Amino acid sequence: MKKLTNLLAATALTAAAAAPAMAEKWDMPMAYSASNFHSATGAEFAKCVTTGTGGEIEIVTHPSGSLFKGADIKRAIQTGQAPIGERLLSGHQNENALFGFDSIPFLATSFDDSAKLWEAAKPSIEKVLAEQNLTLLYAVPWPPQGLYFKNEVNSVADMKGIKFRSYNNATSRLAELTGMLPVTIEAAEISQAFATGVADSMVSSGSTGYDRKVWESLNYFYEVDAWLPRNYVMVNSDVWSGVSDANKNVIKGCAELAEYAGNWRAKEYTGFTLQGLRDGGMTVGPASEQMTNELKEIGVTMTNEWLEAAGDEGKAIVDAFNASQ
Ligand code: PCA
Repeated sequence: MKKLTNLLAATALTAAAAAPAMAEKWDMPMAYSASNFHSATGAEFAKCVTTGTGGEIEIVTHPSGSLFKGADIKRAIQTGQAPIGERLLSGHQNENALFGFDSIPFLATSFDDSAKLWEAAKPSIEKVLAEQNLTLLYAVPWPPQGLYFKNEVNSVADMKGIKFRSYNNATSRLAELTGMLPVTIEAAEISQAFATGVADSMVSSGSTGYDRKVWESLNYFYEVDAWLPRNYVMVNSDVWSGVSDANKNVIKGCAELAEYAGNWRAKEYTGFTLQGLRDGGMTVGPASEQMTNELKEIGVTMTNEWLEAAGDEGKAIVDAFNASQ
């Protein structure tokens, strides 16, 4: 009898290892194309978690806004419609100015500075997200932001009246201050917007222009290096608190790896995609001195506006970043 009980117990254990009773599937909405480096990083992260938890938590990524559009992803996770997902952090600047810390023109313009700025801002961002039932897992920057146009542009005066695709408050404000006409469009939809003339310009990375083949409609990319906005991966905090300590450790480890690999990919992708724009037929190069100086003046205005909107906590982020220089 004893033998039989042991045998049963052993069988139960084997069964548990092969098909865990608590197996969960986490759908992970992401806004950018499957070929984009953020999506590749997310897919690796999902695999890492699925393998590391022995299948107890299986993460399935849904790139290109196929499950939820970019603008809807955070709300979907807050309300538990999806347990986990990725979104552009500065996309929430209209809720709280602090989210726009990474879209201040000419504050942090290199990968190294962007990493320092993130260190300075992370505790505040984690706190704001926690108040919204969200737990931050990792964040990865986009390559430096430059300006795309259909026609040659050498000064801010040349921008007047151009229809401009924006992706957050800061980019809409940049359009206003340069006399352009902002229209907010998700990255997943920009190829069509440019092809149909809904917009003829944008500020973005070489990466997004490359992913969306914008050379089919646009001809110039000016490497302004204005800022490096971040994507971040968040999990619903109720879901997170239901995860075992062992699996939390696996997920945190996978998140750290993803952040490291994502940063590396972002750097590699910068030169590769600028060359891709050239190969597509675009003129790629630095902005004229006049345009650079005029944009820097606009940057000062936008920095002051952000500091006013983000209050003491915003100022503390900028001070901590400047002290780390
Ligand atoms: N690509 C995203 C955000 C920043 C970037 O480089 C976009 O254009 O939507």
